Amino acid sequence: MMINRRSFITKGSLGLAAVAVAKRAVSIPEEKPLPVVVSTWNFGVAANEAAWAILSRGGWSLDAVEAGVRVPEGDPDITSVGYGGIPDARGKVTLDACIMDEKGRAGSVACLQHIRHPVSVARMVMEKTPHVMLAGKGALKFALANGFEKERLLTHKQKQEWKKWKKEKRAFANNINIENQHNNHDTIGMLAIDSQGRISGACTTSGISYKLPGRVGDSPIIGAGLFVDCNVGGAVATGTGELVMKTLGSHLVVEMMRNGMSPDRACEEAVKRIALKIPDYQNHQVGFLALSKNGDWGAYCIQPGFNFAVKNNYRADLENAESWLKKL
Ligand code: SD4
Repeated sequence: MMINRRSFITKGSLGLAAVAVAKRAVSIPEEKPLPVVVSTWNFGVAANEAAWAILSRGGWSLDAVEAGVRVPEGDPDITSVGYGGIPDARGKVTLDACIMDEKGRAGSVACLQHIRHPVSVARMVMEKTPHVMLAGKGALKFALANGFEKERLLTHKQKQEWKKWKKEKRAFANNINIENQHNNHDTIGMLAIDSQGRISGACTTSGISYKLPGRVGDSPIIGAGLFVDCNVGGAVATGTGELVMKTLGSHLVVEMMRNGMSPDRACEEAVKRIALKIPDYQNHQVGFLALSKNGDWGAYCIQPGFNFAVKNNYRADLENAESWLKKL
């Protein structure tokens, strides 16, 4: 079901207030806001289901977000994440991912080749090393030493597309909301709170199509593509990473929530910051998605067309985010 944000504000705590009043009158059970999982774009629906399988059994949000984002990572038809991702300008698939939990622990990998599930390597960096981020060959070596299998991530289809791109010498095209077409390039960012109130997040992508070799986006940068603070909530970003990195967007959203803003207002403020600071922002899409520690969620984006998936005990929806610019 597709829902517009503003027509749907009785979620989270507002929804609870409404149900609490109704409960006195007709004695219906009180809505429990937790657990809850939210994730970016329409492929978030299937990812949320995988996360929900863990959350609904009382499992840990960290396990849930890892399992959730592994779904698009493993799907060759999703050409913006993991296996089957669109390669860089040399035809190499290089992946960025990160993960963060309720204790503030974080792990990330950047420009990682040959590993289908970079989010799981990021988790291992977090759990097994004193570091936060491993990049390039070092990240691959670490993954292989820890039991990950080396794979060819470039599918036949994407190889053909890349050859076509090379032949045509097409300039880098910044396609906005390209996930709505087949040739998508968007990131999955996921945030979850489990039944014990533990909040975790994950973010994973193959980055911008045909990017310069070595390019790393916002997605593996803690504070840019993802940030979680258990006292406040979490935020994830999608879209042109360069804009998110220049404003440290996800951290900004969480700090706005710390100062009392709702998740959607905080996301709007982060988009506004981009609009104020980055002269050509109109040529890009950036979307933020946030979840407060109480289980309220919200999103906002530059261009119309950013959607996100929500799953809790009562709904499994795809919602449209409000946008700063009103027309594409
Ligand atoms: C990046 N933010 O690498 C990611 C990719 C993305 O829409 O989400 N593109 O910049």
